[in-house]
Amino acid sequence: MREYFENVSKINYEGANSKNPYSFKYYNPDEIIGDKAMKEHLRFALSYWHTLTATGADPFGVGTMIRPWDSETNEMDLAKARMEAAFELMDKLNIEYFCFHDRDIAPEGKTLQETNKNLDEIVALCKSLMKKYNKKLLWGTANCFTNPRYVHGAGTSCNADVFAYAAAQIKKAIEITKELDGENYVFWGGREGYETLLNTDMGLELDNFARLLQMAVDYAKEIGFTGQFLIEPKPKEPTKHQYDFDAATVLGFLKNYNLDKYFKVNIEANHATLAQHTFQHELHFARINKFLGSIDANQGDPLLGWDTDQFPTNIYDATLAMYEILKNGGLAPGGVNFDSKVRRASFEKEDLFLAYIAGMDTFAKGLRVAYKLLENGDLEDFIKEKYSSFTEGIGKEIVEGKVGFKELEAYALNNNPIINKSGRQELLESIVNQYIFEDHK
Ligand code: XLS
Ligand code: CA
Ligand code: CA
Repeated sequence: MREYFENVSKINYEGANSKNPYSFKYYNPDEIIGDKAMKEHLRFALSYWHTLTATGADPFGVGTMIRPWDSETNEMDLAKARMEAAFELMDKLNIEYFCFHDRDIAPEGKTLQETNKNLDEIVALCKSLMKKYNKKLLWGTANCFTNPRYVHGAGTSCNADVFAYAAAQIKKAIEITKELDGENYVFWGGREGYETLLNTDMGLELDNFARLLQMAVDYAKEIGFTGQFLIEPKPKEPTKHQYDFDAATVLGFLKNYNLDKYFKVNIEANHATLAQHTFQHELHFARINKFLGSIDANQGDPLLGWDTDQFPTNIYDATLAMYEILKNGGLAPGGVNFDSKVRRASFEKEDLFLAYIAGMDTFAKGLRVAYKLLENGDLEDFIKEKYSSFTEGIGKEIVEGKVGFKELEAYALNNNPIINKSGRQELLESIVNQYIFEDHK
């Protein structure tokens, strides 16, 4: 097989003092942290779309990426070259998992039949490469947003023919995910949203979206696909208002349509911030509601209002994300998918390695810091003490449902003055900093 990245060899862990840009400083896959190896905590995945198919095009200019498969003129040869290159990348970067959309891996044909045939051919190649390199599929998904047929959405389209086409496409995507032993299947609501209510029947669109998800659940059962279904929230882009706005909105939707036992969420950092939440907020909300399934690791730019999908390098955010993930007992069968793309000006093929190393090291360091923080219990102890009034006396009676308004009024009438304690935010922030700077062992 051809070598696509001949200038880069296998990336190894060299420790924090290494000056070699092509080495891990913090990610040591087999090192045990707590009860498992770093690679099991992190379950890193490569995103096929940003890594193999992104061109660097933006609304003001064409693609800039220079890729070793650029010379392929036949669409299927191009798809095969990309597939081979993907496995070389995963192998050299020591990434165990990958994620794809159906349309990332194989080109659309003139008919659905031809498209599915293309997919089958590439899936067979993918399967043999997975075996050869010992790599796994974290999740598959269907791209129901690029083709112009999805102009009004897919499951929420006003056109029943489009709904039917989307169902057929998702059926096939679930089948190939099963064929490749995918551990999860993601629904990101591409164009499932609206631009204006002047032309939108929101009630029907939401009902139809739930119908589509129920069909997926039924079909998975029928064919024996046991992977976890995930919904990926996003508040806007491409539509002005996406229905899966954030984790809380998704939970309400799932409960409303009795779908909550079948779905968890795939939380993306940049989508959280677009919804005006921190990444930690979304992870925390999903965790306490027992539906945190997987994450898309990336970051936005606080000065830009759109989905920049940058590789995550912010150690503070990564630490707090890993803190939530540890408290969740891990992510499996989910993982940490780098839904991240190199900047348009980082167009050389080596940038792909440097970008993944940056992201993987940031999350690896985040894991190390979060583990210590959780093990020592500084934040846990503080929070426990902060809410201790609910573990005794009147607080305990409130929690146990033993008192109502009348009893509480009687208590309040005789409880004067009320004394509050400081929330100590600045102290806690400086403690987190101490852990990050490693002064706190
Ligand atoms: C787009 C989404 C998308 C999903 C998978 O903003 O992040 O890439 O992760 O369809
Ligand atoms: Ca994503
Ligand atoms: Ca994104």
